[in-house]
Amino acid sequence: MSFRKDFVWGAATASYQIEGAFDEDGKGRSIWDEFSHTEGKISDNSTGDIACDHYHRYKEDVRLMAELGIKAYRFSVAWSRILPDGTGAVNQKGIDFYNDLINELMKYGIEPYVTLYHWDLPYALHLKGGWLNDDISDYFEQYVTIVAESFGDRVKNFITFNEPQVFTGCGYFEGSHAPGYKLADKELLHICHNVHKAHGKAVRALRKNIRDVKIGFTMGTTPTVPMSDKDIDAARNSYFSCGNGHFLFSESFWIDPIVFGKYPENLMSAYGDILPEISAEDMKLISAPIDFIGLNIYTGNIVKTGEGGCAEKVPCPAGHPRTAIGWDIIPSSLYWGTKFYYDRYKLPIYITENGMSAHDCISLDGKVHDPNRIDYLNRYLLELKKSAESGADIRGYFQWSLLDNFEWAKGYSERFGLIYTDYPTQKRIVKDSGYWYKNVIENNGENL
Ligand code: PNW
Repeated sequence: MSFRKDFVWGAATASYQIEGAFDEDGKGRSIWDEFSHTEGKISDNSTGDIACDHYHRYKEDVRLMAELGIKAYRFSVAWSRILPDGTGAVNQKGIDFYNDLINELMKYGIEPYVTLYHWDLPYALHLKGGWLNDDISDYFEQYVTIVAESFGDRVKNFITFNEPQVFTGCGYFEGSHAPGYKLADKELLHICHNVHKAHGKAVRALRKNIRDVKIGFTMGTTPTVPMSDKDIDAARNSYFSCGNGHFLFSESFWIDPIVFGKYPENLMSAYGDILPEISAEDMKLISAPIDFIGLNIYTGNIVKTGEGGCAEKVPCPAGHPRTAIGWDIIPSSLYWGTKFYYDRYKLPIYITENGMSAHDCISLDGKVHDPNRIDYLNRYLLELKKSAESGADIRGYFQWSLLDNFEWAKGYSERFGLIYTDYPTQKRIVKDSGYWYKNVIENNGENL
């Protein structure tokens, strides 16, 4: 047995990265609208005002998905399209847009997977303190309730948060993402606890409103990859130890509370004096059962056993292959990441993102040839297959991304798509990798 018969072959996007129509039909601003409009924040001085104009072109994009045989589509809902002020009045036109998109997907039998928060916090809520405001988890629950009531008859799969460590880490600690803050640990711990509570309340709202709902939480993760079999324990331990680097970027800091109902011990002792109030009731809310863990994996860290049994990073040799964005190509990160996660948390896993940024361009023949991406995907998928074969419960794989899009602080300079976006004309061109992926889907990965 390799990939399950019902393996979910998908592609993923996120609202701010593709939709455009940033101020149309009553949408409120998000922190990303404000951030991208601030001089110097985006490396190519671009914004997501138009992006892939998916808001107007979703029918074409869904048709292309259908042509590629894509079975599931992971997209995110823009909170400020549904609730322009983040709370209070509902914008019916925002609901209409997602209804139309979902209906279009249904027409082709494509299963929607909805991410509830992929970083575009309503700016109005930011002005009220954003993730530092203790009412934020209630606002999130209101928003999720509206999403569940509006789309829950057709959408059965939800991801509450995408990569909490990236939006808190880059947005509130390093300052490279919206809202561009560099806060102290005390505030960061407060923010993270509010995110955890918002997750718990979202789970409550989804279960209440949708009978057969499946709920996940997506981590962006750079797995440790043991250099040899002797290094497996060190790799595993350091992967989940909440003390390597900043706690924000730790796996166990985010997932242990959700699955085990408690924050890692060493975090509690190290930060005891600056922790926010954490009640037993909070932990009960946060640890309400979920159905799967989503993992976004692009690269890994090769490690060997160092002093005292701790893992030590082994730098890649000179000239090691990298993607255009500069990330090391480490296919076995998909094997070890899924294995370590499954061994520890025993929950079904979806790869909610994996893919490659490459220097794609339109060739003289009018096509987009991307052999490097095909090779990357082939290698990574072989490792995923190996993990599934050795017992990890892997349910699906979403390619990042369906189409080239706004890559956050890098603007349009990175291309991750299976489909090329020619931004000046908004023409879409399926890349060679798109056709290659179609073939993989048709064969359920048996041809890899
Ligand atoms: C993810 N890393 O972010 C996001 O979910 C997507 O929105 C984004 O477009 C995509 O990956 C590509 O960047 C990541 O440093 C940010 O390993 C950083 C890392 C990985 C993923």
